[in-house]
Amino acid sequence: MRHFAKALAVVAIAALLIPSMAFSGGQAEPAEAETFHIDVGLGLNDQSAQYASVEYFKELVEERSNGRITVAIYHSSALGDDREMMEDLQVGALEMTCPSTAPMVGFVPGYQVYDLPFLFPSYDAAYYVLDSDIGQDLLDQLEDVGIIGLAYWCNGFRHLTNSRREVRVPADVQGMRLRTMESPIHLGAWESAGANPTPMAFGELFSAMQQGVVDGQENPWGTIYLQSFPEVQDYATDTGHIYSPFVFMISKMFWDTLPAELQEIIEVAAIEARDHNRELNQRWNDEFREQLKDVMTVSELTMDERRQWQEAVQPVYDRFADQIGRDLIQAVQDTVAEWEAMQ
Ligand code: TK8
Repeated sequence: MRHFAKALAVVAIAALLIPSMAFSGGQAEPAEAETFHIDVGLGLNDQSAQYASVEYFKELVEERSNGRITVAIYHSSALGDDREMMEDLQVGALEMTCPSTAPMVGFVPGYQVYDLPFLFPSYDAAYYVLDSDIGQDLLDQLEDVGIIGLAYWCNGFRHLTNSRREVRVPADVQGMRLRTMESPIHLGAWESAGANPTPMAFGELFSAMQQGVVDGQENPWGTIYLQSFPEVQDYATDTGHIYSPFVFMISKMFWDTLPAELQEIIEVAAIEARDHNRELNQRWNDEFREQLKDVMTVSELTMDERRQWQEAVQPVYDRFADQIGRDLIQAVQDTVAEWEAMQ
């Protein structure tokens, strides 16, 4: 009796399900296609161009996938710092993040090339290199460590701020305690200039400045303004010593679960959001540089003063050339020269 009742129940349930299933070629398929959710972790806050660009990516992906992909965005290091979020991508604990390239050097050493000071003379020269085979090869290397690098987004040229005094030349930073990103070249460059650098995750930076643990830091104008650094920093100097890219990236473990058509939607949206991000971030960096002049002492360097900085940090090229790869450094410099010859 028990077996008969059970067989009857199975037939009844099947009869209920069949109408909701679409048949194609006799192969029953679920009427609802599989859905996927992406959490994106960011270090900057929800006022940043980075956050606005991920919102744009979210709109594109949710619309083009007909809702098969949903995206949630977490900002202000809520899910960890750049390095921690990359580690989470590696093990599939987080789907996407967008770190600066500096903390990526622990995952793929070649990214150190982007930390070389005064490497790029302009945003467009940087984009020309980043979007070339050189940049793509570095993105491809991320796959070996469980990450898919989708596109280079823009953080911007980095400028010095501090709470102690006006800074115009390297002599002004002697012994100054400066937070740097977690990259040996950033540390080495400020040591060469005579400062006292400390590597620190971005999420700890504001409180470190507020508590006087560090005297200063360096970041693009948009970050300085939108993260409220003028509340704890009185002086800024337009050193422009490094161009910082972001890499918009996705967990390979998650990526491999996606059907090809959804992978393509994400790839295309990441590039469209990149172009949106570069335009917005560059414009905001320029706008906020001017707005900062109302709340900070902003020192704009002369050609000679900037040359003194270039000379002061030059030693890192020789010190790290073998670690980065002399061929890679030369390839980047040749590509920058190629861009300059076209202007
Ligand atoms: C945000 C960081 C930040 C970077 C830094 O996640 O750490 O100073 O410039 O933008 O990546």
